[in-house]
Amino acid sequence: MTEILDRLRLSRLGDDDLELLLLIRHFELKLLELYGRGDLNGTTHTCLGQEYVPVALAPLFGEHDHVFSNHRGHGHYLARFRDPHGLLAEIMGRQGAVCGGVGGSQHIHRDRYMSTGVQGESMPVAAGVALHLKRAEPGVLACVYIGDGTWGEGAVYEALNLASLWRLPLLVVVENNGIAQSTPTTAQMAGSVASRAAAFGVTHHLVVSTDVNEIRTSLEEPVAAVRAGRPLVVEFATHRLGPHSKGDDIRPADAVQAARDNDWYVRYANDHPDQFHRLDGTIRAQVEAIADEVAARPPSRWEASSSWEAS
Ligand SMILES: Cc1ncc(C[n+]2csc(CCOP(=O)(O)OP(=O)(O)O)c2C)c(N)n1
Ligand SMILES: [Mg+2]
Repeated sequence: MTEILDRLRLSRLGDDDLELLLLIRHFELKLLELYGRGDLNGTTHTCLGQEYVPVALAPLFGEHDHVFSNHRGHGHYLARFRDPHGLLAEIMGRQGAVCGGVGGSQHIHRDRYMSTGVQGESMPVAAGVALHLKRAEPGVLACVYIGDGTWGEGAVYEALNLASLWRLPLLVVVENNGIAQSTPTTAQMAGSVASRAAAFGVTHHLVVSTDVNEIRTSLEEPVAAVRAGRPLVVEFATHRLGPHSKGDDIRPADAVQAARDNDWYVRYANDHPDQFHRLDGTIRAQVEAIADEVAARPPSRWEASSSWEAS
């Protein structure tokens, strides 16, 4: 049934949403290209195939809401700030970097947005922020993105326990792509995300669609309830199109094919070819130009570092 539903035509998006989806897609593809050429240091994890998750959620958040992201967070950041220059500069260590080039791909802090590469770390922090918000800024929420594999971390449960007990405005977005690095979820998770949320009396909402409009509409009420102190776990059944980080994809061919079959990009191109081709080339060219411009900048400097070193 789920497969039949997912095969339905994707609804037509506003240009704004499609542009954001395409920006994230071409940004991530560009990163893999840059790594392949040896132009980037460190590591990076792309959200290829999962771009629709933060795009669907973006307008449900206000500027006062906090967003906690993880190692696979470029899409989360771009959906929040639409700032490919600052993010790429951060990843490349160039001037204009969001965090002076010291955070890199995984550790970004800007306003009420923070990401960490440490699995599960953000859950108790987000719960603590949600507690503060409940007291100091009623109606504002904290959202935290985690993967399926991160449910192996005990901190997740400590945070869920308190979020439920104290009725915190905490929204947990689970991007369940069926795999954690190289371990299939079926090989490491007993029970389910739904039953684990239920164990703490936390509402669970499953999203199997990749249709941005449909997802957004279905989440309007549950997210409004979070603001009123009803914590929520939203689980997206999604697919990781690319490798875990760069060249480390050891999945069997049928798993990779399943991810490709579910790719919104191919499906949207097929369902709305005129709009898709009008915008796809434009955004691709924009990302090319951004990459060239950022790569030509001088190295970034962490201005705060001088005071930190002195202290
Ligand atoms: C505490 C901790 N343990 C291990 C790692 C190494 N690691 C990075 S990503 C990852 C897998 C995460 O899987 P999942 O939560 O499903 O997210 P996905 O990568 O699929 O988006 C692991 C084990 C880490 N970053 N932090
Ligand atoms: Mg995963």
